[in-house]
Order: sequence, then structure tokens, then C-alpha cells
Amino acid sequence: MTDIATRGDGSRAAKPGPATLITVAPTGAESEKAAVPALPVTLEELVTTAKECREAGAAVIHVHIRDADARPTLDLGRLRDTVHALRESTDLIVQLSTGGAVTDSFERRLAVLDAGPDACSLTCGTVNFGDDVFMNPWGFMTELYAKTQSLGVVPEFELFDFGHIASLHRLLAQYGPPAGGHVHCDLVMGVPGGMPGDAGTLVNAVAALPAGATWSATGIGRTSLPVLFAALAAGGHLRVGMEDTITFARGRAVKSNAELVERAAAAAELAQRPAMTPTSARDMLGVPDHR
Ligand code: KMH
Ligand code: ZN
Repeated sequence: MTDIATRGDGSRAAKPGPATLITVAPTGAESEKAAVPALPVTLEELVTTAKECREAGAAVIHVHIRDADARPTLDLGRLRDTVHALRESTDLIVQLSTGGAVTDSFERRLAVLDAGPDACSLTCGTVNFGDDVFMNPWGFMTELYAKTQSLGVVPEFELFDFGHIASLHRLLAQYGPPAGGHVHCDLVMGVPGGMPGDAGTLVNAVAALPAGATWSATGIGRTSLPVLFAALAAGGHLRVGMEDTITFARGRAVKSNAELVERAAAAAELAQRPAMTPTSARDMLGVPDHR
């Protein structure tokens, strides 16, 4: 668990704790199955991936689902079936994406919580997203946050840029603490339009987080390894998966999500902060076990 240490000059720093939370984001909404055959898009593929990633050291699964044609969907029936199947087959914390795809409506993104997940993502601001725009205006953020509070779904605050950190402070000040009582953030770095994925940016972003917050980081594409090592060095947790990178090394495609989790777990072990179990992760994040 990461906690906060106060330096001699009164400033605050994350202090490495005994274990590393590893989140796997296996699918996302952006890659096409035809172009990336290893991407898990059916419920069966997702469950197999979840079991393999749990075995490799993941404690949380960040879930986007696909329809029968492997296109991104927020269909509520499919989401409910997915939550049920993942709970039946693993003890992972099931975190549904409320970001969806850039084309999804606010209404459908709010309805994701009705599928009854343990946790959800909550992005703290709009960001250019490659050639698209990922829309998260203040009114939508606050409505989504209030709904997480009333349903007891634990949010993870997705931060793509520094302005998102300012909005997170504003959200907490105006609406109070999240369900579960603990603030956990995920720095999503290296998106074309968001903050860059490098060590200097990570250190500055972490310094701006709310006091007492824990945090993970993920780097998109070629920033995935620099961000992974910077996060471990700075006392943070990790997110990996094919939502964020489909290249394992230069010229070598990712074969499975499990190999990304294995690599993250090996790096965490080297850093003497081995992968955290789902039970410890629930404890840290304030996520009750609904199974
Ligand atoms: N697919 C992106 C537009 C989230 O899951 O909350 C948004 C995203 C963030 O992936
Ligand atoms: Zn996502």
C-alpha cells in the first residue's frame, strides 16, 4: 500500500509500500479485432483473459465490452452478463468503463452503473483523443459522480491531463468523498492530446494529487514502459493491457494481456513491491466484495 510521507521541508511524497496494485485493461474501445486478433472481444475470451491475468498478478480488471460484431457497445444486458461472469470466474475487482467509446452518449455512459459493477472509471475532464474528442464536461462528471455515491460504486479517477487534476480537487471539494471513502487515481499518459508519458510529467502530476490519494499510471503505446518504470520508482501502482498498448516490443505485437501483466508483475517484484492480491486491493480501495 502506498502512503504519504512528509519531507523535511514540509512537502509531501508518496512512500513505496509493500505491494503493487496491477490493473489490467484488456480490450478498450479503439482497436479492431480484425487488426488485432489477440484482443478479447467475446465474453468467453474476456473470462479466459481475466483468469490468466489474475494468475499473472492482476487485482482489478477495467472492462470495455464489444457486441456480436466485435464493435464497442454499452448494452446494459451484456454489461450485466459480463459483471456476473467475471465475478463467477475470478475474484478480480470488476471496474466498468464509463468512458466507453468517443461516440457514446452521456446517457448510455451514466447507465453503465446500473450493471452493478464493483467500481468504475470516471474521467475528470474533456481531452483531445487523437483525431477525436473524449467529452467529459463538468455537468456530466458531477452527475456520474453523484450516481457512484448513491449506488456505492467505487470510482477510479482517470486523469489524462493536468486540468483533470484541478477538476478532481473541485469535485471532491464540492461533492465530498467517493463511495468507499478512499481516492484512487489513474494517470493515463501519452494520449495524443493529453499529458506526455514521461518520468518528469509523472512526478509533477503525482505532486498535484489530493493528499492521501493512491494512484496508478499507464502509458499509451510506446510510453507504456517509461511510465511503468517511473510509476514503480515513484511509489505508484500500475495499469497495463491491450487497451493501452498492442506492441510488446519494437516490431513484436502483444500476444496476450497476460504477458503484459506478467511483465508488470516481474518489474514490481524487482522493485520489491510484488503484485497485490484482490483482497488487499479491496482493502486499499474501499471496494466491498459483492460475490
Ligand atoms: N475509450 C476512451 C474514449 C475509460 O475507460 O473510462 C475512454 C476510455 C476511458 O477508455
Ligand atoms: Zn477504458
